[in-house]
This record gives sequence, structure tokens and C-alpha cells, in this order.
Amino acid sequence: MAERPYIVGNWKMNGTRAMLSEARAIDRAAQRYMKVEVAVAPPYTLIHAVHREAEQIGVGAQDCHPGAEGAHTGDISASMIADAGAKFVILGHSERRQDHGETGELINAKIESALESGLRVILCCGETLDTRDAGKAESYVLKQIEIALPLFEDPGERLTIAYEPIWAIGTGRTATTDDIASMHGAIRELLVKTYGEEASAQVRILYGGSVKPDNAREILATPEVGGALVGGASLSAESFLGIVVGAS
Ligand code: G2H
Repeated sequence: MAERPYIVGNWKMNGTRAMLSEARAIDRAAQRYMKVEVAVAPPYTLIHAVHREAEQIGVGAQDCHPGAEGAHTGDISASMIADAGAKFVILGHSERRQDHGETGELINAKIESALESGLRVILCCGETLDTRDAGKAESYVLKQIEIALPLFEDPGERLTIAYEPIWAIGTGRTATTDDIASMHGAIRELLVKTYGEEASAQVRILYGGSVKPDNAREILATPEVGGALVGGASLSAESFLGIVVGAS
């Protein structure tokens, strides 16, 4: 288990103001688990409201535009997200790669913009079942990361990687702990090669894909798993907190 595991709820396209009571409950309970870093990424419409409620948890966004401002109808920039109270942004989620055709180059540009605005970044990666079955999962995932990685000398806590095999997202199916350990180990090697041992030590590698209270403890005890990115199970305070307890 990481020194300070990072448990992040990704609410995806879920949540109206009625969800603020869940955020309040998560925030109150998180104060009892200070050794775990807890955060949620609600939809844009709730970032400011959750930020105002939150004393302990971090609040983030699920995407941003690579530009600073301008004529981009319907888009939101990293500086706007930061202004609303976000401290981090999830980028490169497979649902954005699939639904919006996001490329590695675009994700890299978004990361640069987010970092310039003072946001921390959670960079997602993960392979399809076909890619895994073809024995190409590791090379595919490492390539996704290499293309998107920002160039800095010391990423520190500004960068987090989330490995989310697409075939395990919202399906109830999780990767085996051997699969997870092997992929996380390969990602760690890449980080060390890119930034050096010392500079990359603070970069946590999260696992995501059907993490639930009943499998969290085992997943979080897997080598090189520094926390979890949680979708469905983050929508109720009770189940999300069950995962936080598993990390404590
Ligand atoms: C993977 C994960 C959160 P879920 O997308 O990013 O979602 O926990 O619902 O599989």
C-alpha cells in the first residue's frame, strides 16, 4: 500500500445538486481517515458547489480544453476549472478517447494547459480486451503514457497515472492482482526511465475499473497500486467510504 493512498471518485455524467449531501458525507467521514487522500471529480456543474462544501476532500474535473480561452463553444478551460475550485483534472479517460476521439497529442496539450493553471493531473490509460488478448496490453499502455507525458524535471504530486483496463470499466469484472501488479510495475519502470528514481517516487499509480468496497483492500495491497479511481461505487457515500476504509 502506498504511503498515502489516493482514492478518487469519478462521478462521470452523474449528479445534480441533490448529490451534494453525498459529497458532504464523504467530506465529513474523510476527516477520520487522514492517512488516505480522498477526492471527487463531479461534473463541471457541481465543482464549485462541492468545493464550497469540502473541508477535507480534494475536488477536481473530468476533462478540460487545451486552450486558455476563446471561441470554443461548450468547452471549459483549465483556468476556469481552477477558478471554480478544482485542484486536479482527470485527462485521457477511455470514455473521452472513445466518445470524443481524443488522441495522445491532444491529451498531452491538455496536460500542459492544466499544469500551467496549477492543476494536478490524473492521466488515464488502459487497453481493450482485444489488445490484451493479442498480448499487446503492456506496449499499448506504455505508448499511451509516453505520448501524453509532460516534460518536467520533477513531477512530484502534480502527476498521477490511472491504469484502467477498458474491459473492466463498469462491467463488474476486475483485472487479477497479477495483471495489475505486472502493468503497474511496467508503468513504474517507464516513470523511472523518464524522470529518474527520486523524481518519480511521488507519482502514484492508481487502479480503476469496477473497484468496490469488497475488492478494494486486495487491489490496494497489490504492489505499485497507489490508490484507486472509482466510478460507479463513488456515487454513494456509503460505498465510496467502504473503499476509503479499505485503503486505511
Ligand atoms: C473506470 C472507473 C472510474 P468504474 O472508468 O474511472 O469506473 O469504477 O465504474 O468501473
